[in-house]
Amino acid sequence: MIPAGLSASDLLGMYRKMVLARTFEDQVYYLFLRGGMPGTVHQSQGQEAVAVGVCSQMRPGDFLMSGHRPHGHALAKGVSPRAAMAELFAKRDGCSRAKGGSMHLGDPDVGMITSLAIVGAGCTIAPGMALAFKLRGTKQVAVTIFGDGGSNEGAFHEGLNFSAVQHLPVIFVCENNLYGASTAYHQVSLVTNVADRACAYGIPGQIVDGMDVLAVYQAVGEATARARAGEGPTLLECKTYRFAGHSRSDRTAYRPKEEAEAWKQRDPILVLGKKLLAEGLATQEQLDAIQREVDQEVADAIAYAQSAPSPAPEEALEDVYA
Ligand SMILES: Cc1ncc(C[n+]2csc(CCOP(=O)(O)OP(=O)(O)O)c2C)c(N)n1
Ligand SMILES: [Mg+2]
Repeated sequence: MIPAGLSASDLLGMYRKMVLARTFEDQVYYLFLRGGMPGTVHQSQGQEAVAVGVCSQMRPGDFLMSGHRPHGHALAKGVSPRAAMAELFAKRDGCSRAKGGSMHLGDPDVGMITSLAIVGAGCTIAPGMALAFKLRGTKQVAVTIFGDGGSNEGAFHEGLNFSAVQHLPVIFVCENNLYGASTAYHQVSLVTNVADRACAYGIPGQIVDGMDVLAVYQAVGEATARARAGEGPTLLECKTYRFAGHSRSDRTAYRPKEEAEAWKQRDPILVLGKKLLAEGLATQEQLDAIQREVDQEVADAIAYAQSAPSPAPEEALEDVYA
């Protein structure tokens, strides 16, 4: 079902953002294989519907906090592909001025504070932002996206409980991709669904199809409405899957091939593309044109990042507090 109020151009915009996140990640993967990029990466192919569904409901002024797998979130929130790519190449014009790298992306100007690689940390940082919004009475909303592994950190429990009793305008979005690195979720949690934990804090919890951008959009819309009305936090569990390994060196030997194949049948880009075609809201030519435009945009970001200057050694001392 297509949520009320979304035009064909809104839907094509969502499709484009998912294609941008996917293409960016695929190109980063090739750059790594060719040895052209420093550091490591945690990629988000397969999880684009969560990033785009969440960010499409956020207004200017709302803030997002992500974790160690932030590329798709950053692009969906509006961080420029050039600035994100330059950060991955540790260049001066990167969105974190080369001090963060792949796991530390953000841009306060587009409503994303720099992501943090400490698993689950956003579950206490987003409530901090939400508390400021509440005290100022601004109707802004804070959102954090974290993984199933993050839901077993102490920060998750403290953050949800504090937000609940303070009725904070914050949304906790768990991307349950079934694994925390190589550890299956069911090996470390006897509660089948992360969303079931919401009742422990007296807040709404909902399971969402994380491969369907429109389902995510719908659920986040309801949660932001509650948050803006002063009705407090929501826990959303988006069931999703990462098509890539946990990080660069992971060959995913711990998970069955059939499992990955089954999830790939529900690729969020294919799911939305099919829906747009079936509803007569787009033609295959339009979808192909979007892919071509995005290919250009990502190629431009790579060329920009590769030719951008590296920071001078003394710049390491700028923008640091201690
Ligand atoms: C507090 C903390 N413990 C351990 C790590 C190492 N680590 C990085 S990612 C990761 C797995 C996280 O899994 P999940 O939260 O499910 O997110 P996903 O990688 O699946 O997106 C771990 C254990 C870390 N960065 N921070
Ligand atoms: Mg996970």
